[in-house]
Amino acid sequence: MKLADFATQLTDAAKTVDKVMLDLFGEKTLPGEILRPARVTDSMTYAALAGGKRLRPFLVIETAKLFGKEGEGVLRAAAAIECVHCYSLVHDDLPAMDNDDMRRGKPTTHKKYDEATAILAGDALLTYAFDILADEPTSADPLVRVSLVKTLARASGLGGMVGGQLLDLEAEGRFHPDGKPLQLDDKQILRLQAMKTGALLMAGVDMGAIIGGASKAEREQLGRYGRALGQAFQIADDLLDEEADAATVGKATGKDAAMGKGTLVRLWGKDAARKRLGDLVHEAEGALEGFGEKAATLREAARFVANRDR
Ligand code: GRG
Repeated sequence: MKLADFATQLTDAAKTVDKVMLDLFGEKTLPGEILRPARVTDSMTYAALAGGKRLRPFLVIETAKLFGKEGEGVLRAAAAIECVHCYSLVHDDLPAMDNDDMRRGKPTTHKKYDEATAILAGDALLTYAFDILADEPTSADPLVRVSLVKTLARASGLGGMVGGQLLDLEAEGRFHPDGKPLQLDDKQILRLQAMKTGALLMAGVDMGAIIGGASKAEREQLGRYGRALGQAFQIADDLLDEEADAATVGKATGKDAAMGKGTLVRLWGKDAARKRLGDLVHEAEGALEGFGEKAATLREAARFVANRDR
């Protein structure tokens, strides 16, 4: 498969997921709800729609496909994980966190609306994700629904993304009286990144496997793929940040550097990081060996993640 074909596939999946999210946000009140104030649905829609690669939903969709599963349940799970991802970006951009003005090429949600609305839009995206998973159209099998909820909750919660975000803030010196950044070693950086960004990517793969009815062994194999893909994603992201920094030498430094964030690229150097990136792609591809040709798109996804330009 050529990279261009893969890009088309990713864009097509993104359009489908966008439509599912729009429909879900546009639902009239569900049983148990009282009223959906327009400002909440508008800001959620602003935060979640238009922009974004939809990589995590794509992983759900493509992994489920390995097991011949497609359709509404898969797409709802895909929409749910994207809701969590979008919530994390909205909260990450807030003044209390990274204080960013722009995201996906447009003003961040708190800039477009206000901080309180952005916090609530994030909260609504997060809680709705679990509603979507727990509701019957996702799967007729309640055990599958519970398993999806558990997987997404663990990846995004205190021992996953939220915990990783906290470690990240700590590493940049946020909780130190002098604001002094911590010097993390590679093991600590790997763990932080596995939590902050890796966990949700891994969850995308695992959720597809759960809906597909994968065996324990298959889930483990796919877990190896997801772990390698998550690490590759982060190293590629750090390399892109380094390149952006290099392009602004003499001007402002990149945001992560300015915040004293340690990355593997900083620790190992760019060449070693690029070499590791290549190894991770091989590792990801190797983990898919048992799935044969069916896994061609997932293999391509690993290459895409490593070679993307943002
Ligand atoms: C606020 C609880 C909480 C967590 C925030 C994911 C995260 C944790 C913060 C995002 C900060 C950031 C820019 C990290 C770098 C890696 C990353 C997650 C980039 C954005 O993901 P992509 O590239 O973005 O998949 P799109 O826009 O394509 O969805």
